[in-house]
Amino acid sequence: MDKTAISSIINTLLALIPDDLIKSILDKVFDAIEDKVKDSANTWDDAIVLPLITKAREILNVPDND
Ligand SMILES: [Ca+2]
Ligand SMILES: [Ca+2]
Repeated sequence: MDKTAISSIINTLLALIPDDLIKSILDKVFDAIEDKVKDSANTWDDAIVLPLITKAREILNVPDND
């Protein structure tokens, strides 16, 4: 199987997954990272990671709605 066939299979599979599901999975991933960063004792990770996640949420259109 060549690379073109593999990438077209992947694209087909991705197209089958509803956007809502992808977004809720991404939200869970972001939530988990946010919780870890907020719970850790140091504050530099909050200052670096939290703005990056906020930006990623904007770019990917994944609001933190829970
Ligand atoms: Ca922290
Ligand atoms: Ca959330």
